Amino acid sequence: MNQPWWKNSVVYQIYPRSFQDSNGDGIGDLPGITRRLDHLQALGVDVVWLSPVYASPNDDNGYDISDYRAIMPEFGTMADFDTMLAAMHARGIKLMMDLVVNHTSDEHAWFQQARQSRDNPYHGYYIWREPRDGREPHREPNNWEAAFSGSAWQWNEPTGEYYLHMFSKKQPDLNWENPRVRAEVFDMMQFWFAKGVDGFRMDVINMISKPYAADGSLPDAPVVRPGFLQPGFGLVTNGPRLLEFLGEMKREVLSHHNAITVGEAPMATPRQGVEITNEATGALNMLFQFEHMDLDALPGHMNGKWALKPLDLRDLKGSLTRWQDALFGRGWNSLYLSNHDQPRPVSRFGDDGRWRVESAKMLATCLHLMQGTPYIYQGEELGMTNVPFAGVDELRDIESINMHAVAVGERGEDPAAVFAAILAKGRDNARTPVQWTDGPNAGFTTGTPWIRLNPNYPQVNARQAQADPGSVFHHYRQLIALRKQHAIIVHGRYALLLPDDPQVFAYTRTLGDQRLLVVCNFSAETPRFDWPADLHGQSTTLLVANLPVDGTAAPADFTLRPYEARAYLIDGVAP
Ligand code: TEU
Ligand code: CA
Repeated sequence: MNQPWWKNSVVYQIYPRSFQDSNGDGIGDLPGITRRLDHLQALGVDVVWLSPVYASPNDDNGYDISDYRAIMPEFGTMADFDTMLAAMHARGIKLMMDLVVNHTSDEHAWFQQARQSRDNPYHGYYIWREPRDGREPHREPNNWEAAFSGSAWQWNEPTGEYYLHMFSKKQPDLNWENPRVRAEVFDMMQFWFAKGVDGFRMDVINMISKPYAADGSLPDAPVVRPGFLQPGFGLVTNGPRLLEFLGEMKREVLSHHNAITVGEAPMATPRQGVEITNEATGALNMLFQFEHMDLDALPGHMNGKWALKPLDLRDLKGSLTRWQDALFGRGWNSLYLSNHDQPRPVSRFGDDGRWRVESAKMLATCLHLMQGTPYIYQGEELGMTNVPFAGVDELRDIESINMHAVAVGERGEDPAAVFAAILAKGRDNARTPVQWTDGPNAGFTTGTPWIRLNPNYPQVNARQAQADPGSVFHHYRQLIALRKQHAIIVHGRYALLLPDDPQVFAYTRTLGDQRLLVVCNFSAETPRFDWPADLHGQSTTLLVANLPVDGTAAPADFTLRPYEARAYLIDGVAP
């Protein structure tokens, strides 16, 4: 059943709230997506990963689900969903839904029941604990901090106990130790498969097995910052029964469908990547690992991702290489630099000013020619950039809003420094409306958008990009097409060149006597690239470049222009 069609696929992520509004309420919706499928077909993507569209109070913009089998009214109806899915399938585009089952919304019927009494049949769907030492409330059961600030425990008066929420207090964690919870999740997955969806992206799926001690308690996290709550992610990710639960999901559901699956796995290591994505012994096709997303933050700093540190290209090369090497022939990588939780890559890893187009195309080239399934986040194909938010009132993301309130409001940190960190790393950077045209509201809505637009939409938009053969859009289109034409891009073994070079990311792919040589300049300088002595073959062809290159014959050494990327195909290389 499991033909790995997803190994030569390219996935496009849609964050529905910001993709296309169709009814003028300023909020993206399902009919809006259906209207924009021409764009995806022109790009050539094979799969859409659709961020959650289920009923939700939107405390975390849909990642807090109150009914897994209903569509959020702001996004439309189930009929709109069926129309959208049929339109995607008619174009040969598959649909991957977002499976958010580490937690539900506190407005889900299960939690509304569970919180009423300790003997309610749904009480065991969630994770409850007495106040520490049995004392009055405000003695949380352990020292874990939630991802969106504050304690990971919320007091529930009716039952006189706390419930666990690793994210917002409106996102209570489900108790996966309970076989009824697992059965509910598997049944819901079958519901969506029966509707014709083609797979799932699984939200923080490596957090579903909690690290219970022998006595059932959930131990304190190590103290890395005295006097504060401690990050619990390190304890909660990759828990003791994770592989067992994923194996059960594979047995009960996934093995009956030729599905695409990707598990979001914060803190995952390459070894865990192999355990989970090995085709024979694993359960999922691939993971979203976070190693390369943490390289521009001070390691171990109490403020996590907000403690800014300039990226050292050698760290990025080392991290991506570790994953390429570890999973080759043993598992499968996702390839991503962008999603709804991360700042825009051209601002973060490239240059969103003078060299925006060149560096966006360079980043795409570097990523798409590695081994794995590439993911394009909406607007990345346009070279959309971070957003110059004017102040906290323009933010919409609970993570940034809560962090600002705690850092400035409670810890008295410098507001300017805190806001600078939000401008650099805040998730709202990726959540402003997709810029379709240079017309009103960039063609996203005829109403007032739920979040401000990026002011550069008159210059950065899909209409301009499609008309400009040298645009970022057409470069992505070319990379996607190449993946279909050259087996070496899908199957070739990766090897890093120049590991210590701080400006140039160069690597090869090898398949038989064919080589793919990829050379990317991550700087505005002009470093030399010396053609590797062992890379001379019977023929050398320039496969793709982000700048005009005279002639396609095998060059000798050459000087890279600012943010230049080139890929050469070399045949008949001596073993
Ligand atoms: O993200 C999980 C996660 O680890 C992120 O919270 C990430 O650490 C953080 O955003 C970095 O800034 C998933 C979803 O992608 C995210 O949108 C949700 O907020 C979260 O889970 C809870 O469902
Ligand atoms: Ca709408």
